[in-house]
Formats: sequence, structure tokens, C-alpha cells
Amino acid sequence: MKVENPACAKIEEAIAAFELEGELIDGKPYGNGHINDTFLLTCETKEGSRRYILQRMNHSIFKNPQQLMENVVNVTRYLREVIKKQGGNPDRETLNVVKTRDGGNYYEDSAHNFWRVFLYVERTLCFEQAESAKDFYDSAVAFGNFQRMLADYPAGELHETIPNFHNTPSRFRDFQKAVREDKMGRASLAMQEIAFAMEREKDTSALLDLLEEGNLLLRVTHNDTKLNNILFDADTKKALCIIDLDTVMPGLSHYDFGDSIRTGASTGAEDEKDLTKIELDLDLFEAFTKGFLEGCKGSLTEKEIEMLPMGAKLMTYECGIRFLADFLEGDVYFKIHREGHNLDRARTQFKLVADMEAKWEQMAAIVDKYKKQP
Ligand code: ADP
Ligand code: GN1
Ligand code: MG
Repeated sequence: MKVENPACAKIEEAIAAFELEGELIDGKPYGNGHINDTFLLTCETKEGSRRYILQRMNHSIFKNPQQLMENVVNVTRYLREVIKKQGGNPDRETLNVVKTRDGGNYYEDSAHNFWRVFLYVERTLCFEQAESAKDFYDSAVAFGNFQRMLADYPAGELHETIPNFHNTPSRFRDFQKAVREDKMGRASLAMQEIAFAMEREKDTSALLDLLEEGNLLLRVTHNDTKLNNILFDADTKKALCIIDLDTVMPGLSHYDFGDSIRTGASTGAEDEKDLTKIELDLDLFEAFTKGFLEGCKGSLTEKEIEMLPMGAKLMTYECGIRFLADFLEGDVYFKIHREGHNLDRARTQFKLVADMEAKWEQMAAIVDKYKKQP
């Protein structure tokens, strides 16, 4: 069958390159990721249907797709072994890369697009926002557990797929440059947001300073733990599989904690236009804190735990300045679906940052409460 997509002209060539079972009967765009182009493929086999996730990797963002896939293959191979030892099902609890017909992990098409295929994890749900404290708690256990499962992974073997990914001071400098250059003449539309971001420059190095002083540890982290990067089992409703492994790199535990809070503990969508709907939900914050610390099973130091609220604030702030810089630069990084989309996203992030500042003592008290847990 034909799978047409004007944005991805070589999609059919790509599909033909992979070792798929059965005959392709359907292919359509899928999911809400901001970075890669994702498609769901359905094939018919003698035993029934078989589904796959096909992705065109964004190689203007991930400059070296070969290294990217090397990371993904090595990390998932490692996770499979850990999952098996824990008595889990590695076919459902981590991503499984499907090989090309000539045994490769990805395919470069004739127009130099880079493609990969994963087994589709069946009977799963994926949320943009937390539907209940229980689901969010489960995702926290899973992300904490993910970090623990990778605790002994040889970090030196990981390629840095995006340099300085969560280096907030470096993100701040990129943001300043975007404001200075104001390429699209849009800065006048975002004066308040620019001022909000500038006023918080001093916070940007809060975590990296501690790392430099030896008071925080570098671990292997996921670095993109937003809620839609985890699949829940549709039957048990439990967090099942952590996906989007493109940014697994050495990082701080705060990056994973913070990025989840940013997306999952907000009372509104990342791109909500009505800012009165955006707040930090302290019950969700508490559920995640409890779950994350349980998932990490005592592996975090006291200082790491104490700094978790800063992780939440900085990841939210950093994402805000990234959205705002992208708005100023003409929406060249994050996919947008309407005019001003990145500005709307930046506004929700800054609203959340302001709310976290207002709730700072409560956040610290919650973290303190769970610190004592084994
Ligand atoms: P992006 O980097 O663009 O965010 P993702 O790898 O997160 O891309 O994929 C986008 C969406 O596709 C996910 O949020 C999820 O809904 C879905 N998805 C990705 N991989 C799988 C998979 N193996 N099984 C089921 N759904 C998946
Ligand atoms: C992107 O790939 P996706 O949609 O899961 C981005 C994250 C941002 C997020 C904001 C590689 O995540 O860093 O926090 O959008 N991923 C990359 O929603 O830049
Ligand atoms: Mg994603």
C-alpha cells in the first residue's frame, strides 16, 4: 500500500528498508512529540496484525544519527538484561529496535533523511497530562527506577547527543543571543516574558555550581521525562515503558525529576492560552516526589534530595527560555501548530515558575517529608 506524507517524501523508501513482518496495510502520523516525525505502521501477518513505530529522526537537532542510535541500541540492550533479571518482560518494558533488511539500526534514505523503527508497544496509554495522582506517582516510580537501573551503565560510552542539553547557563546565553538578534522582529511581542527570564539569570547556575563544588553527582539520566515519554499498561494502568531515549546522557537526577514536574504537576497543558488555568498542583508534586524517591530506592544523597525543588524550577524555567528563544528565532526547533505557539508555551512555563516561587516553602516541606523514607 502507499503511505503518503508530503512532509516526508521518502517514507515509502524508508518503510521498504526495514525488516517488517507481513504486509503493510496502514501508515499514519502518530503521537504528539515536538521533535521527530512519528508514524504508526500496521502490517498484516498470518497470525494477525503487527504494529510498528516508524520515526524520521530530526537530524538538524540530533546532528549525529549514527551515534544517537548507538546510544539507543546499547541502552535498550542493557535495560533488557536488567528487566529480565527483575523478572519483567523486556519486549514491553523497554523499546525494541527493528533492524533494516541489511542488519542496520537505522536507514539513511536517498534524500539523507534518517529513519528508525521500534516495535509498537501494544495495549498502552500515553498521557499529555496527569489524569490522577496515582498515575503520576506510578510514572515517578518508573522514572526513579529507570535512573537506578542505569546506575551502573558505563556513562563514558554514551555519546552526548545534544551538547549542553540541560546546561541552563548555556541555554540562557542562547536566549540572550536570540533577544539581541531579534531576527523576526518579535521581541516587542514578548517584552514581559523577556523581562521575567532576564530577572532570573542568577538562578541558572544553581545546580551546576553545586556539581562543580562536588556537592551533586553526575548520573546517567533520561533528560526528557515529560509525561508523554512514558507508556502505561492499558490493562493494569501501571507505568510500563519509558520511551524517547534520544537524550539518555550523563546528567543530574534533578533534570529527570524537574522535567516530569514541569509537565505532569501543572494544572494545565504546556500550550494552554488561559494562564489562569496554570498552577503547580502540590498534591501532584507530592505524589511525584514520593514515587521518585521510592523508585530511586535510597540512591540519592541528602543534598540531591534537598535540591529537588530547584530541579523543578530550573527545568521549567529552562524550557520556558528555550520556547521563548525559538519564538524569537522563527520557530526553528520545536514543531508548532499555530501562530505564537512557542510564545504560549513559554508563558505557561513562566507562570509555573512564578507559582513555584510562591509555593517554595511548601515544596521544600514536601521533599523534606519524604527524605526520611528508606
Ligand atoms: P519525540 O521525540 O518527537 O517526542 P517520541 O519518541 O516521544 O518522539 O514519540 C512520539 C510519541 O509516539 C510518544 O509520545 C508516544 O505516544 C508514541 N510512541 C513512541 N514510541 C512508541 C512505541 N514503541 N510504542 C507505542 N507508542 C510509541
Ligand atoms: C521536546 O521530544 P519531546 O517532544 O519529548 C524536547 C524537550 C522539551 C520538550 C518540551 C530533544 O521533547 O527537551 O522539554 O520538547 N526534546 C528535545 O515539551 O529537545
Ligand atoms: Mg517524546
